Amino acid sequence: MRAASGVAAAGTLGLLLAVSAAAHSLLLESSPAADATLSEGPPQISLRFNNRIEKKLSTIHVLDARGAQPPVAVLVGDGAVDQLTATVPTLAPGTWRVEWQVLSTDGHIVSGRFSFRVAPSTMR
Ligand SMILES: [Cu+2]
Repeated sequence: MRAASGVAAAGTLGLLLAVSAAAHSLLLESSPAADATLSEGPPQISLRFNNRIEKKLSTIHVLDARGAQPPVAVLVGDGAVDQLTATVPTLAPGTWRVEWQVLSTDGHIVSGRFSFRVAPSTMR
């Protein structure tokens, strides 16, 4: 009896995992794009996912080469439901790393990171 219910539970769990994998959020594109070089700091950082995300429970951080973080404000009410946008202060020339974390509608937390470079034309 005990073994039988264990098998049933494992079967249900497998089904749940298969269903939730379908709704997992994936990053489709970003602005700035990963590894982009910009002539000046972007006013906003925008991420687009393959489905709706819980914006209130999603974050974007920006770090410079030493790990310092300028204040970033995630715009929860703005834009499409699959898009997360944050305003950033003017970023100095250099390499910046974006670290993001979103809550998928299936309850899974998904995170990732990418970098871009700010380099005025006189510095190239
Ligand atoms: Cu998921």
